[in-house]
Amino acid sequence: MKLRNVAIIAHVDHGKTTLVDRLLQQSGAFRENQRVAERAMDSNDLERERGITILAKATSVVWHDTRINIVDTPGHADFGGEVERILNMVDGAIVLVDAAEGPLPQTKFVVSKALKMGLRPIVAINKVDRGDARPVQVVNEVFDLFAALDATDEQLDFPILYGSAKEGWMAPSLEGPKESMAPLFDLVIRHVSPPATDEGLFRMLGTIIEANPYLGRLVTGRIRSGSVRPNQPVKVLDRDGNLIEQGRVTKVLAFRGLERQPIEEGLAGDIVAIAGLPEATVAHTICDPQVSAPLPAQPIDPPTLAMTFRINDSPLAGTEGDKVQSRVIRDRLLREAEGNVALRVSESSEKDSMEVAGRGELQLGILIETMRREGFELSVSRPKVLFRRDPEGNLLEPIEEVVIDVDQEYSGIVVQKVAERKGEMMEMRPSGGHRVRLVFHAPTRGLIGYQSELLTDTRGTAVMNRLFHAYGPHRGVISGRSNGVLLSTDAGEAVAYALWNLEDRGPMMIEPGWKVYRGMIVGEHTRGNDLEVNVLKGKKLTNIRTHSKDEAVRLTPPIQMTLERALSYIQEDELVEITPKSIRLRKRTLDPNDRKREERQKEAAGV
Ligand SMILES: Nc1nc2c(ncn2[C@@H]2O[C@H](COP(=O)(O)OP(=O)(O)OP(=O)(O)O)[C@@H](O)[C@H]2O)c(=O)[nH]1
Ligand SMILES: [Mg+2]
Repeated sequence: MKLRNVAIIAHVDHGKTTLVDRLLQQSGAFRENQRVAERAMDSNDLERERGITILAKATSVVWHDTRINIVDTPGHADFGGEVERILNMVDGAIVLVDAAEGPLPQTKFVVSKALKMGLRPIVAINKVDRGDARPVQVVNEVFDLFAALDATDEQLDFPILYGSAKEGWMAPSLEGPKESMAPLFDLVIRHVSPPATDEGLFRMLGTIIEANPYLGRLVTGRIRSGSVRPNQPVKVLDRDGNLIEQGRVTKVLAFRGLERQPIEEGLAGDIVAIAGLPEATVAHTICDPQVSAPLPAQPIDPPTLAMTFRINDSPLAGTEGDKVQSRVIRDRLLREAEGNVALRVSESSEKDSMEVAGRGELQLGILIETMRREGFELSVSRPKVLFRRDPEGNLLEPIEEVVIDVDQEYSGIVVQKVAERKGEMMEMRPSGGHRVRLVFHAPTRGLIGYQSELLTDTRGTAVMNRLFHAYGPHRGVISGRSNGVLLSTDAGEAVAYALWNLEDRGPMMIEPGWKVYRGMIVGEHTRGNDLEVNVLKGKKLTNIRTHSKDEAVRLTPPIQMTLERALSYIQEDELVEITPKSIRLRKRTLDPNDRKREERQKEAAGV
């Protein structure tokens, strides 16, 4: 059977997974009576909940006499490294661009990688059904982007389709026919070349890994040469040609719709998953024992952000989760690092803690969320940016490209806030309908926690997109949170009356009935210093503290501390306590006297 391998790449939310749904449906990959969820490829719990793709996944469909392997990729920048590797496995790419939003930072990133690899992408302008779609302009922007990225004449001559993944059609013109995905299928078969293969023995580059509960580790990649069968002896080489392991393939799996089928033989050019190799990972070459040189592989992007994961040692530790010991946490993190090449886990200098480094707040947040669901309790520190030094010894820090779309009236405050965070404005231009697009280069350090502030400043109307740009010279001191916090003086359950009494001190982060302890952060102080408050004190007048009276107090709704918000809110001397049921913020040192002593010691050391 003829074969094509193609990846779908785009900025986050531009409709990749929705497009794959339609390709699966319209190629007849689903059985007549099969019930399939929306965005079926986003199969894990967190992906479904957040509506984003976290892991790249392969599938295949048959169109006439050709099998098309399709790889759906994540659009979020934290997972960008994966997209780059995946482009190595395919011979063509479909670049989706939202007809209203146009090309955004991740579009630029993935297109630049695709062009550099010599692919000739197909451009699909998606979501033309949107009321604010501006497809003609967007095509021009895409052309400018290709040109700016030094596309060759051949690449600049990209074929364009317009359509709506949601409505299930793609067509060569805006007018349609608005019928089906057939024009896209046909274009892929015409425009994408058949897989390039080499002569010789079996070789395959590991590109995606996953842990399968029944089969153990599965390594997915494209077979570069030769073929692979179950029971065949193979070896695994790293990028430098060192032998990692020798073993036998237990199963060869091909992707068929949403399922995977064991096959008798995988042939050169095809994308398959191999079971039976516990050590093989991304960027490793799996090959015949007689092969001596590895396939060229890209190095994995180094992490830019790190957090310390510690045991939960708050007074409420162990009351809500069952996995609390440092050894259990350590084992879990090491296992995660094995399966997730973008993460780096190492022993931390602090007692009972591990340092976890990754590509961004979302990636680390997802790991915490996953562990929390598995029953873990943890406390984690504020994310720290990982610095580097250039050969002359100058300090460098990660700089990101930040694109903010905002209503004109709010552009002033955004420019001011980003400047305070040491961002430099690169561009400002109208982006249609009283909105402007602001482009900055800003240090990651300053952007931590900016998202929620941006939404407050712009009444929820701004959209921010970020992408790692480069390591650049350290931009100097950025002042942190300007408000102090409200701390509980004692342990117990918070009382509505007490919270009501404290309302003029600042917004609360807890609700009546929540368990608190000494040194736990219960709210934000309106001033710069920290303040200890009693949230347990009931009304004095009557001795009877009834529930109904308590509830009669009308409270301002508290600040909702989501995991990501909590992580970016805390300071160096604070921690986020995470359990399967709660997210609490606390001082690292709970006892106020100990805290004062530490502060004095620090000051003394500073002098
Ligand atoms: N109006 C409209 N909405 C669409 C269309 N295609 C996708 N969407 C919506 O856009 C949102 C994001 O779609 P996804 O398919 O998850 O986007 P994605 O590119 O896979 O996102 P990531 O994997 O997170 O990068 C969903 O709410 C879709 O329903 C379209 O053609 N028109
Ligand atoms: Mg997706």
